[in-house]
Amino acid sequence: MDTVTSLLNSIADVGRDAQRGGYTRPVYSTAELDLRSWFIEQAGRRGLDVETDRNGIIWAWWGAPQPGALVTGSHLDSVPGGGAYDGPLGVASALAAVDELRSRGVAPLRSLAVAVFPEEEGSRFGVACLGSRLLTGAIDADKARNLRDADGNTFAEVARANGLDPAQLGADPEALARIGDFIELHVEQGRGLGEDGPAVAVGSSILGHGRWRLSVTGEGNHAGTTLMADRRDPMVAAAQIILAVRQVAAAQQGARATVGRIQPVPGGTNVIASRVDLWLDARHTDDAVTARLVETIHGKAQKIAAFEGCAITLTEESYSGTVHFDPGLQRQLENALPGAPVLATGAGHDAGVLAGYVPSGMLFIRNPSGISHSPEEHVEDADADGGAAALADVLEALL
Ligand code: HGY
Ligand code: MN
Ligand code: MN
Ligand code: MN
Repeated sequence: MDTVTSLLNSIADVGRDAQRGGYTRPVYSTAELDLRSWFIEQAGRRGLDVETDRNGIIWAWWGAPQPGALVTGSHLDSVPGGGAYDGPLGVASALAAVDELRSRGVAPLRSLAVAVFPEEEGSRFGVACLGSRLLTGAIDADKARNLRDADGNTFAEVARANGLDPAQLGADPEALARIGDFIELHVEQGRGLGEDGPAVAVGSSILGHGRWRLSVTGEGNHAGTTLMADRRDPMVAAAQIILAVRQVAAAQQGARATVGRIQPVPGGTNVIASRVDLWLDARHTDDAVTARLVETIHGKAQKIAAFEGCAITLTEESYSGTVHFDPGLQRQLENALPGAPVLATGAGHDAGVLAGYVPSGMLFIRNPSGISHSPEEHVEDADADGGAAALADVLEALL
Protein backbone atom coordinates (compact mmCIF):
# COMPACT_ATOMS: atom_id res chain seq x y z
CA MET A 1 0.00 0.00 0.00
CA ASP A 2 1.43 3.36 -1.02
CA THR A 3 1.36 6.34 1.28
CA VAL A 4 0.74 9.85 -0.02
CA THR A 5 4.35 10.58 0.81
CA SER A 6 5.68 7.67 -1.23
CA LEU A 7 3.38 8.54 -4.13
CA LEU A 8 4.60 12.15 -4.13
CA ASN A 9 8.19 10.96 -3.81
CA SER A 10 7.72 8.87 -6.93
CA ILE A 11 7.01 12.02 -8.98
CA ALA A 12 9.44 14.31 -7.18
CA ASP A 13 11.73 14.54 -10.21
CA VAL A 14 9.04 15.25 -12.80
CA GLY A 15 9.00 18.81 -14.10
CA ARG A 16 11.57 20.27 -11.75
CA ASP A 17 12.49 23.79 -12.82
CA ALA A 18 16.18 24.41 -12.28
CA GLN A 19 15.87 28.07 -13.20
CA ARG A 20 12.87 29.12 -11.14
CA GLY A 21 13.08 26.42 -8.48
CA GLY A 22 10.14 24.18 -7.69
CA TYR A 23 8.09 22.68 -10.50
CA THR A 24 6.88 23.88 -13.88
CA ARG A 25 4.25 21.50 -15.18
CA PRO A 26 1.99 23.33 -17.64
CA VAL A 27 -0.90 21.35 -19.07
CA TYR A 28 0.11 18.96 -21.88
CA SER A 29 3.82 19.69 -21.38
CA THR A 30 6.15 16.70 -21.19
CA ALA A 31 6.08 17.01 -17.40
CA GLU A 32 2.32 17.10 -17.08
CA LEU A 33 1.93 14.28 -19.60
CA ASP A 34 4.40 12.22 -17.56
CA LEU A 35 2.27 12.86 -14.49
CA ARG A 36 -0.90 11.88 -16.34
CA SER A 37 0.80 8.63 -17.39
CA TRP A 38 1.92 8.09 -13.81
CA PHE A 39 -1.66 8.56 -12.61
CA ILE A 40 -3.04 6.15 -15.22
CA GLU A 41 -0.45 3.57 -14.19
CA GLN A 42 -1.24 4.03 -10.49
CA ALA A 43 -4.96 3.73 -11.16
CA GLY A 44 -4.35 0.61 -13.24
CA ARG A 45 -2.34 -0.96 -10.46
CA ARG A 46 -5.37 -0.51 -8.22
CA GLY A 47 -7.65 -2.12 -10.75
CA LEU A 48 -9.48 1.14 -11.40
CA ASP A 49 -10.96 1.56 -14.88
CA VAL A 50 -9.41 4.59 -16.51
CA GLU A 51 -10.93 6.75 -19.21
CA THR A 52 -10.08 10.17 -20.59
CA ASP A 53 -13.17 12.14 -21.54
CA ARG A 54 -13.59 14.51 -24.47
CA ASN A 55 -12.27 17.44 -22.43
CA GLY A 56 -9.13 15.64 -21.33
CA ILE A 57 -10.32 14.94 -17.80
CA ILE A 58 -9.04 11.56 -16.59
CA TRP A 59 -11.46 9.43 -14.58
CA ALA A 60 -10.40 6.31 -12.66
CA TRP A 61 -13.39 4.26 -11.59
CA TRP A 62 -13.91 1.96 -8.65
CA GLY A 63 -17.23 0.50 -9.72
CA ALA A 64 -19.06 1.18 -12.96
CA PRO A 65 -19.22 4.74 -14.31
CA GLN A 66 -22.72 5.83 -13.42
CA PRO A 67 -24.74 8.92 -12.53
CA GLY A 68 -24.53 10.11 -8.95
CA ALA A 69 -21.10 8.68 -8.18
CA LEU A 70 -18.81 10.04 -5.49
CA VAL A 71 -15.86 11.78 -7.15
CA THR A 72 -12.63 13.04 -5.65
CA GLY A 73 -9.48 14.41 -7.25
CA SER A 74 -7.56 17.51 -8.21
CA HIS A 75 -5.02 18.53 -10.86
CA LEU A 76 -1.45 17.75 -11.92
CA ASP A 77 -0.54 20.94 -13.79
CA SER A 78 1.31 23.72 -11.97
CA VAL A 79 2.07 27.42 -12.09
CA PRO A 80 5.59 28.33 -13.29
CA GLY A 81 7.96 27.48 -10.44
CA GLY A 82 5.20 26.08 -8.24
CA GLY A 83 5.36 23.82 -5.22
CA ALA A 84 5.13 20.05 -5.02
CA TYR A 85 1.66 19.90 -3.43
CA ASP A 86 -0.74 22.26 -5.20
CA GLY A 87 -2.72 19.70 -7.21
CA PRO A 88 -0.69 16.49 -6.85
CA LEU A 89 -1.46 16.28 -3.12
CA GLY A 90 -5.16 15.90 -3.91
CA VAL A 91 -4.52 13.30 -6.60
CA ALA A 92 -2.06 11.25 -4.54
CA SER A 93 -4.35 11.47 -1.49
CA ALA A 94 -7.27 10.19 -3.56
CA LEU A 95 -5.23 7.14 -4.63
CA ALA A 96 -4.07 6.54 -1.06
CA ALA A 97 -7.64 6.96 0.20
CA VAL A 98 -8.81 4.23 -2.20
CA ASP A 99 -6.15 1.94 -0.72
CA GLU A 100 -7.23 2.90 2.77
CA LEU A 101 -10.92 2.26 2.08
CA ARG A 102 -10.09 -1.15 0.68
CA SER A 103 -7.91 -2.04 3.64
CA ARG A 104 -10.85 -1.09 5.85
CA GLY A 105 -13.00 -3.49 3.85
CA VAL A 106 -15.39 -0.75 2.78
CA ALA A 107 -17.91 -2.01 0.22
CA PRO A 108 -19.12 1.12 -1.60
CA LEU A 109 -22.85 1.52 -2.12
CA ARG A 110 -22.14 3.74 -5.11
CA SER A 111 -19.25 4.07 -7.54
CA LEU A 112 -16.22 6.15 -6.66
CA ALA A 113 -14.06 7.95 -9.21
CA VAL A 114 -10.75 9.72 -8.92
CA ALA A 115 -10.61 12.60 -11.40
CA VAL A 116 -7.67 14.61 -12.74
CA PHE A 117 -8.55 17.98 -14.26
CA PRO A 118 -6.36 19.59 -16.95
CA GLU A 119 -5.21 23.26 -16.87
CA GLU A 120 -6.43 24.06 -13.36
CA GLU A 121 -3.86 26.83 -13.05
CA GLY A 122 -4.51 28.41 -16.42
CA SER A 123 -0.76 28.85 -16.62
CA ARG A 124 -0.61 27.80 -20.27
CA PHE A 125 -3.87 29.02 -21.83
CA GLY A 126 -4.79 31.78 -19.39
CA VAL A 127 -8.10 30.46 -18.08
CA ALA A 128 -7.89 28.66 -14.74
CA CYS A 129 -9.94 25.49 -14.20
CA LEU A 130 -10.31 25.08 -17.95
CA GLY A 131 -11.13 21.36 -17.68
CA SER A 132 -13.98 21.80 -15.21
CA ARG A 133 -15.22 24.89 -17.06
CA LEU A 134 -15.40 22.88 -20.28
CA LEU A 135 -17.10 19.93 -18.58
CA THR A 136 -19.80 22.13 -17.06
CA GLY A 137 -20.15 24.50 -19.99
CA ALA A 138 -19.00 27.40 -17.80
CA ILE A 139 -16.75 28.42 -20.69
CA ASP A 140 -17.93 28.63 -24.27
CA ALA A 141 -16.27 25.85 -26.26
CA ASP A 142 -15.33 28.23 -29.09
CA LYS A 143 -13.67 30.61 -26.68
CA ALA A 144 -11.72 27.66 -25.23
CA ARG A 145 -10.70 26.33 -28.65
CA ASN A 146 -9.26 29.74 -29.55
CA LEU A 147 -7.25 30.31 -26.38
CA ARG A 148 -3.55 30.59 -27.18
CA ASP A 149 -0.43 29.66 -25.27
CA ALA A 150 2.71 31.83 -25.22
CA ASP A 151 3.96 30.14 -28.41
CA GLY A 152 0.76 30.96 -30.28
CA ASN A 153 -0.66 27.42 -30.29
CA THR A 154 -4.41 27.33 -29.88
CA PHE A 155 -5.99 25.11 -27.27
CA ALA A 156 -7.74 23.30 -30.13
CA GLU A 157 -4.39 22.48 -31.75
CA VAL A 158 -2.85 21.30 -28.51
CA ALA A 159 -5.95 19.27 -27.63
CA ARG A 160 -5.79 17.57 -31.04
CA ALA A 161 -2.09 16.83 -30.64
CA ASN A 162 -3.01 15.12 -27.36
CA GLY A 163 -5.62 12.82 -28.84
CA LEU A 164 -8.74 14.93 -28.25
CA ASP A 165 -11.21 15.97 -30.94
CA PRO A 166 -11.43 19.79 -30.79
CA ALA A 167 -15.00 19.64 -32.15
CA GLN A 168 -16.00 17.57 -29.13
CA LEU A 169 -14.64 19.98 -26.51
CA GLY A 170 -17.25 21.57 -24.27
CA ALA A 171 -20.22 20.89 -22.03
CA ASP A 172 -20.54 17.18 -21.30
CA PRO A 173 -23.82 16.73 -19.39
CA GLU A 174 -23.43 12.95 -19.26
CA ALA A 175 -20.02 13.11 -17.62
CA LEU A 176 -21.20 15.87 -15.29
CA ALA A 177 -24.24 13.84 -14.22
CA ARG A 178 -21.91 11.12 -13.03
CA ILE A 179 -20.71 13.45 -10.27
CA GLY A 180 -23.11 13.01 -7.36
CA ASP A 181 -20.73 14.73 -4.95
CA PHE A 182 -17.26 16.12 -5.56
CA ILE A 183 -14.58 16.36 -2.88
CA GLU A 184 -11.22 18.00 -3.56
CA LEU A 185 -8.39 17.70 -1.06
CA HIS A 186 -5.82 20.48 -1.40
CA VAL A 187 -2.80 21.94 0.31
CA GLU A 188 -3.82 24.96 2.38
CA GLN A 189 -2.40 28.01 0.67
CA GLY A 190 -2.16 30.47 3.54
CA ARG A 191 -1.69 30.40 7.28
CA GLY A 192 -5.12 29.04 8.06
CA LEU A 193 -3.97 25.98 10.01
CA GLY A 194 -1.63 26.65 12.92
CA GLU A 195 1.15 24.44 14.21
CA ASP A 196 -0.68 23.26 17.30
CA GLY A 197 -4.17 22.60 15.97
CA PRO A 198 -5.58 19.99 13.61
CA ALA A 199 -3.82 19.48 10.26
CA VAL A 200 -7.01 19.11 8.22
CA ALA A 201 -9.73 21.71 7.67
CA VAL A 202 -13.08 21.64 5.90
CA GLY A 203 -13.54 24.27 3.18
CA SER A 204 -16.41 26.74 3.37
CA SER A 205 -15.97 29.19 0.51
CA ILE A 206 -13.76 30.47 -2.31
CA LEU A 207 -13.07 34.13 -2.84
CA GLY A 208 -14.45 35.54 -6.11
CA HIS A 209 -11.60 36.04 -8.55
CA GLY A 210 -10.83 36.92 -12.12
CA ARG A 211 -8.13 37.71 -14.64
CA TRP A 212 -7.89 40.69 -16.94
CA ARG A 213 -5.35 41.53 -19.63
CA LEU A 214 -4.22 45.12 -19.97
CA SER A 215 -2.49 45.91 -23.26
CA VAL A 216 -0.62 49.19 -23.38
CA THR A 217 0.46 50.28 -26.85
CA GLY A 218 3.11 52.93 -27.45
CA GLU A 219 5.81 53.38 -30.04
CA GLY A 220 8.66 50.92 -30.42
CA ASN A 221 11.95 52.70 -30.95
CA HIS A 222 15.69 52.77 -30.37
CA ALA A 223 16.93 53.08 -26.77
CA GLY A 224 19.95 55.15 -27.79
CA THR A 225 18.61 57.52 -30.41
CA THR A 226 15.20 58.41 -29.00
CA LEU A 227 15.27 61.46 -26.75
CA MET A 228 13.45 61.02 -23.43
CA ALA A 229 10.98 63.73 -24.42
CA ASP A 230 10.14 61.95 -27.68
CA ARG A 231 9.12 58.62 -26.22
CA ARG A 232 5.77 56.89 -25.99
CA ASP A 233 7.02 54.08 -23.79
CA PRO A 234 4.38 51.56 -22.66
CA MET A 235 6.80 50.13 -20.08
CA VAL A 236 6.75 53.43 -18.21
CA ALA A 237 2.96 53.39 -18.27
CA ALA A 238 2.90 49.74 -17.16
CA ALA A 239 5.13 50.50 -14.18
CA GLN A 240 2.72 53.20 -12.98
CA ILE A 241 -0.29 50.96 -13.62
CA ILE A 242 1.21 48.29 -11.37
CA LEU A 243 1.61 50.86 -8.60
CA ALA A 244 -1.99 51.97 -9.13
CA VAL A 245 -3.17 48.36 -8.82
CA ARG A 246 -1.57 48.09 -5.41
CA GLN A 247 -2.91 51.46 -4.31
CA VAL A 248 -6.49 50.72 -5.39
CA ALA A 249 -6.51 47.25 -3.80
CA ALA A 250 -4.90 48.44 -0.57
CA ALA A 251 -7.66 51.01 -0.16
CA GLN A 252 -10.38 48.37 -0.42
CA GLN A 253 -10.99 46.23 2.66
CA GLY A 254 -10.57 42.52 1.82
CA ALA A 255 -9.39 43.06 -1.74
CA ARG A 256 -6.41 41.34 -3.35
CA ALA A 257 -5.00 42.46 -6.67
CA THR A 258 -1.82 41.28 -8.33
CA VAL A 259 0.17 41.84 -11.48
CA GLY A 260 2.31 38.70 -11.59
CA ARG A 261 3.01 38.62 -15.27
CA ILE A 262 4.10 41.31 -17.68
CA GLN A 263 5.22 40.93 -21.25
CA PRO A 264 6.95 43.67 -23.22
CA VAL A 265 6.87 43.35 -27.01
CA PRO A 266 9.38 42.80 -28.52
CA GLY A 267 11.33 42.64 -25.25
CA GLY A 268 14.90 43.80 -25.92
CA THR A 269 17.28 45.58 -23.55
CA ASN A 270 18.03 48.31 -26.07
CA VAL A 271 14.50 48.51 -27.44
CA ILE A 272 11.72 50.82 -26.29
CA ALA A 273 8.77 48.43 -26.26
CA SER A 274 5.96 48.95 -28.74
CA ARG A 275 3.45 47.18 -26.52
CA VAL A 276 3.28 45.80 -23.01
CA ASP A 277 0.74 43.23 -21.89
CA LEU A 278 0.13 42.87 -18.18
CA TRP A 279 -2.24 40.54 -16.43
CA LEU A 280 -4.32 41.57 -13.47
CA ASP A 281 -5.56 39.00 -10.95
CA ALA A 282 -8.20 40.60 -8.69
CA ARG A 283 -10.19 39.00 -5.87
CA HIS A 284 -12.84 39.99 -3.36
CA THR A 285 -15.66 38.21 -1.62
CA ASP A 286 -18.21 40.69 -3.01
CA ASP A 287 -18.44 40.39 -6.81
CA ALA A 288 -19.70 43.97 -7.12
CA VAL A 289 -16.64 45.23 -5.25
CA THR A 290 -14.33 43.30 -7.58
CA ALA A 291 -16.11 44.81 -10.58
CA ARG A 292 -15.72 48.31 -9.12
CA LEU A 293 -12.08 47.64 -8.27
CA VAL A 294 -11.31 46.63 -11.85
CA GLU A 295 -13.23 49.62 -13.18
CA THR A 296 -11.23 51.98 -10.93
CA ILE A 297 -7.96 50.37 -12.02
CA HIS A 298 -9.03 50.65 -15.66
CA GLY A 299 -9.85 54.35 -15.21
CA LYS A 300 -6.47 55.07 -13.62
CA ALA A 301 -4.68 52.99 -16.25
CA GLN A 302 -6.37 54.98 -19.05
CA LYS A 303 -5.18 58.26 -17.54
CA ILE A 304 -1.65 56.95 -17.02
CA ALA A 305 -1.50 55.60 -20.58
CA ALA A 306 -2.80 58.85 -22.06
CA PHE A 307 -0.21 60.87 -20.11
CA GLU A 308 2.52 58.66 -21.58
CA GLY A 309 1.10 58.98 -25.10
CA CYS A 310 -0.02 55.37 -25.11
CA ALA A 311 -3.31 53.59 -25.79
CA ILE A 312 -4.76 50.91 -23.55
CA THR A 313 -7.30 48.09 -23.74
CA LEU A 314 -8.64 45.93 -20.92
CA THR A 315 -9.98 42.45 -21.64
CA GLU A 316 -11.58 40.11 -19.14
CA GLU A 317 -10.08 36.63 -19.59
CA SER A 318 -12.02 34.79 -16.89
CA TYR A 319 -14.16 35.41 -13.85
CA SER A 320 -15.52 33.21 -11.06
CA GLY A 321 -17.84 34.67 -8.46
CA THR A 322 -17.51 33.88 -4.77
CA VAL A 323 -18.48 30.27 -4.08
CA HIS A 324 -20.06 28.89 -0.91
CA PHE A 325 -19.78 25.13 -0.81
CA ASP A 326 -22.93 23.04 -0.52
CA PRO A 327 -24.02 23.44 3.13
CA GLY A 328 -25.35 19.87 3.39
CA LEU A 329 -22.16 18.35 2.05
CA GLN A 330 -20.04 20.67 4.20
CA ARG A 331 -21.94 19.48 7.27
CA GLN A 332 -21.27 15.86 6.27
CA LEU A 333 -17.54 16.62 6.00
CA GLU A 334 -17.58 18.33 9.39
CA ASN A 335 -19.41 15.35 10.91
CA ALA A 336 -16.89 12.93 9.41
CA LEU A 337 -13.99 14.98 10.80
CA PRO A 338 -15.01 16.11 14.29
CA GLY A 339 -12.96 19.08 15.49
CA ALA A 340 -11.74 20.05 12.02
CA PRO A 341 -11.69 23.82 11.60
CA VAL A 342 -13.74 25.36 8.81
CA LEU A 343 -11.73 27.54 6.44
CA ALA A 344 -12.42 29.91 3.57
CA THR A 345 -9.79 30.17 0.85
CA GLY A 346 -8.57 32.89 -1.45
CA ALA A 347 -7.48 30.37 -4.09
CA GLY A 348 -9.55 29.03 -6.96
CA HIS A 349 -10.19 25.32 -7.48
CA ASP A 350 -12.05 22.96 -9.82
CA ALA A 351 -14.28 22.25 -6.80
CA GLY A 352 -15.28 25.91 -6.99
CA VAL A 353 -16.34 25.65 -10.62
CA LEU A 354 -18.13 22.34 -10.05
CA ALA A 355 -19.94 23.81 -7.03
CA GLY A 356 -22.14 25.75 -9.42
CA TYR A 357 -23.52 22.45 -10.77
CA VAL A 358 -23.10 19.63 -8.24
CA PRO A 359 -22.61 19.46 -4.46
CA SER A 360 -18.90 20.06 -3.92
CA GLY A 361 -16.66 20.34 -0.90
CA MET A 362 -13.00 20.64 0.01
CA LEU A 363 -10.47 19.54 2.58
CA PHE A 364 -7.35 21.62 3.26
CA ILE A 365 -4.10 20.19 4.60
CA ARG A 366 -1.79 22.26 6.79
CA ASN A 367 1.01 24.14 5.06
CA PRO A 368 3.45 25.33 7.75
CA SER A 369 5.19 27.70 5.32
CA GLY A 370 1.92 29.53 4.68
CA ILE A 371 3.29 29.93 1.15
CA SER A 372 1.94 28.56 -2.12
CA HIS A 373 2.52 29.06 -5.85
CA SER A 374 6.17 28.97 -4.85
CA PRO A 375 8.81 26.29 -4.19
CA GLU A 376 8.45 27.11 -0.47
CA GLU A 377 5.00 25.49 -0.32
CA HIS A 378 5.22 22.64 2.16
CA VAL A 379 3.31 19.82 3.81
CA GLU A 380 4.78 17.60 6.52
CA ASP A 381 4.76 13.90 5.62
CA ALA A 382 2.65 13.03 8.66
CA ASP A 383 0.06 15.66 7.72
CA ALA A 384 -0.06 14.44 4.12
CA ASP A 385 -0.63 10.86 5.23
CA GLY A 386 -3.12 11.99 7.88
CA GLY A 387 -4.89 13.98 5.18
CA ALA A 388 -5.42 10.89 3.07
CA ALA A 389 -6.86 9.08 6.10
CA ALA A 390 -9.19 12.04 6.67
CA LEU A 391 -10.21 11.91 3.01
CA ALA A 392 -10.88 8.18 3.43
CA ASP A 393 -13.06 8.97 6.47
CA VAL A 394 -15.03 11.47 4.45
CA LEU A 395 -15.41 9.18 1.44
CA GLU A 396 -16.41 6.28 3.64
CA ALA A 397 -19.14 8.40 5.21
CA LEU A 398 -20.40 9.45 1.78
CA LEU A 399 -20.15 6.16 -0.11
O1 HGY B 1 -5.01 30.86 -8.85
C1 HGY B 1 -5.63 30.18 -8.05
O2 HGY B 1 -6.34 30.63 -7.19
C2 HGY B 1 -5.50 28.69 -8.03
O3 HGY B 1 -4.48 28.25 -7.26
N1 HGY B 1 -5.73 28.05 -9.23
MN1 MN C 1 -4.55 23.77 -6.95
MN1 MN D 1 -2.66 26.77 -7.62
MN1 MN E 1 20.96 49.35 -33.76
